[in-house]
Amino acid sequence: MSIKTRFHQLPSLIAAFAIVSIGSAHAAGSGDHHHGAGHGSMHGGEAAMAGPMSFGKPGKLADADRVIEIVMGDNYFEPETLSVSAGETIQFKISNRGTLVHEFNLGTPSYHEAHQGEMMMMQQHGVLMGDHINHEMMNMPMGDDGHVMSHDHPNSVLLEPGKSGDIVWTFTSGGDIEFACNVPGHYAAGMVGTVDVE
Ligand SMILES: [Cu+2]
Repeated sequence: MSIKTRFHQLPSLIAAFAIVSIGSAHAAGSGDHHHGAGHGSMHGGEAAMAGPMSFGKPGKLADADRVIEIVMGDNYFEPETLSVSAGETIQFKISNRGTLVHEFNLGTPSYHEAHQGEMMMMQQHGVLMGDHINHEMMNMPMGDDGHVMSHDHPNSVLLEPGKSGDIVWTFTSGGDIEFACNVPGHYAAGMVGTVDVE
């Protein structure tokens, strides 16, 4: 791919991020805190999904019933299966102990599939590297309102090696719920787990 071609693709990339920023601003209004550093938004298109989903919604730390710790390695989650109760609010504490960038993302299988394509685009544009995130590019202002690519998503956290983060989620009902890493190749390599709601 020539440099010229890549520049021609930038407007669509920026447009995708603008959509994400709008979704983020909306989602931020429903939460009262942000969780740690290292969150990155790679997710456009289904930005509305950053809010409620079919199986639950962003929770508040003050309402957390339980803490579940998740370790991410190259390329796996430990543990790989979780059980929660309907109505339970979980604080997930996620640590990346691998040597690559990994993501913990709660969603349905089709949600993850959609985001894998977006993560691929981020990788192709040099925002997402194997072992780090291009923060400069992630924080590039997107227009006059000061929106940036980097923001918190209530259902996901993207972490560089050695970093930790957390999300709080309230599970309201069961369904096909997976926690997955949508960094290109990782889901296919088995970096996916399931949540059973009882
Ligand atoms: Cu991964």
